[in-house]
Amino acid sequence: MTSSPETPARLKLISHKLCPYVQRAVIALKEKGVPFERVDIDLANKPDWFMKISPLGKVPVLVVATEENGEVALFESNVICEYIEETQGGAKLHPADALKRAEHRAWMEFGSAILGDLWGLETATDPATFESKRQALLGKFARVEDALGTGPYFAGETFSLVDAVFAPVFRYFDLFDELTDHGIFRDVPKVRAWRAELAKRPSVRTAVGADYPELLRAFLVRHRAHLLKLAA
Ligand SMILES: N[C@@H](CCC(=O)N[C@@H](CS)C(=O)NCC(=O)O)C(=O)O
Repeated sequence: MTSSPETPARLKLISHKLCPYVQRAVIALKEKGVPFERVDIDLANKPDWFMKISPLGKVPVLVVATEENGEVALFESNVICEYIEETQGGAKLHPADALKRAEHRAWMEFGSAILGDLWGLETATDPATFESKRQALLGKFARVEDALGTGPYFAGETFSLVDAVFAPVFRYFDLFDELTDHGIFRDVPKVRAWRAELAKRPSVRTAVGADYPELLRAFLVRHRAHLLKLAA
């Protein structure tokens, strides 16, 4: 059985304080003004209850509790975002047109591919790996530049799930910019403007805690990141 849009569901988001995939779901929920409970877990020490409900052992997991279905655990952030969009009121975060919606979904996937390169960049311990990930990101952001219009958001005036996916991508660079002149946004002015706009959005600002920068820095230290060696 599936829950209908009318069914009031209690939502619990199993999260991690640094996870960019979690952030996209948090941003979607906040944009729609949907109440939810957030439970941050330690991914280095995953609780048994979490392993039981998360087939891949990854966050986010959205636990949806309804009278008809009991508790259902949804995994995969884009699936969670789509469920939120289909079942919750508030602002629409996908275009009404099927072709545009499909394009948005494709760019959401592209955002995940960028996160893969970013993981490589932040965990690189040697200059060669770091440079290859930097090049990969330069190439991908050049494609994003070509896809952007006049802004302020991905699709113009209306904030969408593509914005929710890219805001956590850009957040990494708030710290990376402090560490080194990586040059990743040098030739992409539309991407730079988009990044600046997303950073102002309340849903984006509040999707992480005040301890985010210090936790990200500690992550880099733990991974002996090459990025830290570039810091002046
Ligand atoms: N494709 C997944 C990726 C989620 C993901 O990679 N989550 C990371 C944290 S940001 C995780 O839980 N990693 C734990 C692990 O792999 O053990 C999604 O979109 O939800």
